[in-house]
Amino acid sequence: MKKVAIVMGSDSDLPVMAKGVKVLEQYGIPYEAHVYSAHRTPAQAADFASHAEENGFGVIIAGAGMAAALAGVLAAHTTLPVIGVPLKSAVLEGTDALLATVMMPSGIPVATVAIDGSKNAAYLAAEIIALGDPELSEKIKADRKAQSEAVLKKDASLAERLKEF
Ligand code: RP5
Repeated sequence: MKKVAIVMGSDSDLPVMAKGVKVLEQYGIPYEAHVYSAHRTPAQAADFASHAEENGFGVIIAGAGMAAALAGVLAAHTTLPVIGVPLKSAVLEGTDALLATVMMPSGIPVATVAIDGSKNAAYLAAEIIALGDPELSEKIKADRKAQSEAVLKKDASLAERLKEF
């Protein structure tokens, strides 16, 4: 199975990005996590992305906050799918990172998830890896079914619960 890379711009991003890592672990998807910054370690970020495909990666998840260039810089150096996670920061609440991550020029895409959406980044990465892995695909389908069943269970008990209000 191809590996997923989780790259973050700072170790201060770890609490949010770790939630995505847990999703990959639940699915048994091999991964590597790194801290590389588009601004503080631009050479290392470029080098990692440039060699990611030959190093066995199938998808790169990149999380960064503020002037979040990381996902775009990684995407500039690889044709692997790059999923960007804009991270919330104090001043602009993540809208800065959202725009910096999503507004890529044509030809260099970054599939951008919600602010702090590291879990969905990992689910999306799993779906991409599952294109070549029927067993993983079945696990994802089973999870979706479980989600549906949980909602339907809530629906069935709604009339009873409304009496509490
Ligand atoms: C971004 O700047 C990082 O991804 C992080 O979200 C933010 C702040 O980084 P630190 O100053 O906490 O290292 O590049």
